[in-house]
Amino acid sequence: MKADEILREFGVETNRGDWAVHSPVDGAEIGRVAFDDAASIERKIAQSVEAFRAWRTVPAPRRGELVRLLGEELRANKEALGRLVSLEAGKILQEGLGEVQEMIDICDFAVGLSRQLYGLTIASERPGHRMMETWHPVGPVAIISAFNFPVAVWSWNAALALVCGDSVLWKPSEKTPLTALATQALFERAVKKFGDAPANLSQIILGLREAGEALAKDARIPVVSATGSTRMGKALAPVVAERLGRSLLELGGNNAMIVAPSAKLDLAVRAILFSAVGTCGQRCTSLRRLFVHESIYDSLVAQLKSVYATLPIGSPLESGTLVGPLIDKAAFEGMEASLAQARDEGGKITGGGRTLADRFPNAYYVKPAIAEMPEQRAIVCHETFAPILYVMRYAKFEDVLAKHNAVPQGLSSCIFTQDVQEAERFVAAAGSDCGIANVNIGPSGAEIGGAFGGEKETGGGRESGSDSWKAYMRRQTATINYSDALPLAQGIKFTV
Ligand code: UN1
Repeated sequence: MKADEILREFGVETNRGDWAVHSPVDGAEIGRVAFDDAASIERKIAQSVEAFRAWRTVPAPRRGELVRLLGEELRANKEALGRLVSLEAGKILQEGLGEVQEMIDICDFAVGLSRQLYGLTIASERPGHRMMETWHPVGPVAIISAFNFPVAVWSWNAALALVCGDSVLWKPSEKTPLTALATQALFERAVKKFGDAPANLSQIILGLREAGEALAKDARIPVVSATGSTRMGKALAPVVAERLGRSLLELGGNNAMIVAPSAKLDLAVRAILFSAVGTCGQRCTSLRRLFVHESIYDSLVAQLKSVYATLPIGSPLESGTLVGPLIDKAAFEGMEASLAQARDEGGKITGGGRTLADRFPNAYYVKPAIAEMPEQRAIVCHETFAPILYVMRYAKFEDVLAKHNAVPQGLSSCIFTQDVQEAERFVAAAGSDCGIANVNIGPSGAEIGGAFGGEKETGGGRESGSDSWKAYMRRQTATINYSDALPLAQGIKFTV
């Protein structure tokens, strides 16, 4: 099915407005949308506040029911939405479907959570007093998402925010507005089945940087959750901080794998491939740095090169393809520039460069590159959103751990080893400094059950599982005096 047919099925009109959306698959225009202007953004924020005021008083388990219905819509439309993700973001169909599955999973998680927004009961030091902690809805939540996970990232935030009693305002990437509109259509179907949800509980704001800035600036939006580049996060965070708002940032990663002498190499190779060339290297969890022990370096790198030489690169819609296109020309130029810099810094490059230009003159397919680096030079410390794998050799575990942590980003990490001591040290306090640390698993493809996010320039935010929901609520400590006296805390005497 073509994009316009799928969108019609969702009831989304694609010929409105003058922003043209191009498919990275072949560069063809697949729809037009209209951007919001300052007035419509203002109106939507005001409507979101109103929706929040009503939604916060709906019991949380009932709010969960809406998210359950959304999950059902997603299940019923997984195929169509997954295909649309492939068409608009260029990831292979398997990954497009995987992304929708991630949405379904977080909906299930959030439904269970809607009965578990637990607070504490705290022992009071005063007689006849009870102290408790309650989690209350916080307000409209802005969700700014990137092109590479055009729908899943919204769902990690929205499913939680909705059961937490918040309304949501979604600004998707201008590169992927169509999947956002299709998702919104599914949400509206769920609302209809739900019956009495307030209007405008979830809204979409389309636009460029200024639209995101308008959300970041607005004090009526207590939480701004943003996924994207570190550069974007560094521009946005001060704007939210200026009004002392809460930002939840999921920014760049520069994820590494250490392959130790005892590693099961067949597993390591498969993990390297999925995480380094999957999604054409455009996940924030993509594998970018590979540290291989000197005793196995030559054989592992030779194996990798031979697999890289026969990678099925092509249309993400065709079965058998493992590597689809880059999102656009700018991404291709970024890859070229990084490879040139790697070469200048002493790297030996295998692969790289454009391919399939005859078949797809308006799209950007590339050969994934392996860059063997003499050291962890400047380019290796920089995140390039493309399939470049920097490979380096190591001798001592202590040294490689230090190098592993010596980059500005701190999202995901992993080690392949059968040595229990190395594995434990990697996940211990002085081990990997990342938000995600895996043993015998690649750095990408995290499950929704854990908290997702990372440290340092990755921004510190946590989304998805565990207790990430707390970021979408306000915590209230309430103390109740059921005695006839008024004892003061800390035993202070203050009587007239
Ligand atoms: C992202 O690239 O923005 O762990 C998120 C993973 C996915 C999410 C990636 N579950 O690779």
